[in-house]
Amino acid sequence: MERTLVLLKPDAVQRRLIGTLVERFELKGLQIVGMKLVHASKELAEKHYDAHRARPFFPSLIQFLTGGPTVALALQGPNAVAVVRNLMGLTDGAKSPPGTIRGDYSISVQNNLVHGSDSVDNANQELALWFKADELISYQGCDHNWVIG
Ligand code: DAT
Ligand code: MG
Repeated sequence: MERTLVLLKPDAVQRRLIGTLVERFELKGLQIVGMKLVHASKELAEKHYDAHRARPFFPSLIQFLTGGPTVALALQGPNAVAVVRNLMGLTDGAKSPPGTIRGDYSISVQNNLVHGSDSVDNANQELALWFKADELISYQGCDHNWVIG
């Protein structure tokens, strides 16, 4: 079963959207296997967005991600990486279609509420960055056979 990293970024926490957004992932059928509130350090934020280090928006992005607490989630399910990316929608909230998280709740490129890993390899790297091994919990969901089949 695949795992992916989701962040409810500081704009989501400040806008009191934690419950609403966690509900979207839960109702889809993804299983929460890790969850915590983290005020990201500059070091953690820069490692997380290392691929964007050379982009002009990088300093602003780091200021945004370190500007308040973030909820880090480890989500598990079939094709979890792609399933989460589809639920999130496009990077730019103003262009993301209704029905997606960003399409429904964001009108900004930077302040787009959620992060989701974009590949299985990156998911594993990002999970290791945000979670210690013993913070990820394996358990059998009681509805597993009804949700997954
Ligand atoms: P995504 O979060 O959809 O995977 P990404 O990995 O390309 O998008 O970029 C990471 C974050 O950087 C994105 O969530 C918001 C910010 N960002 C991307 N492109 C930007 C731009 N042109 N201007 C400002 N911020 C940008
Ligand atoms: Mg990305």
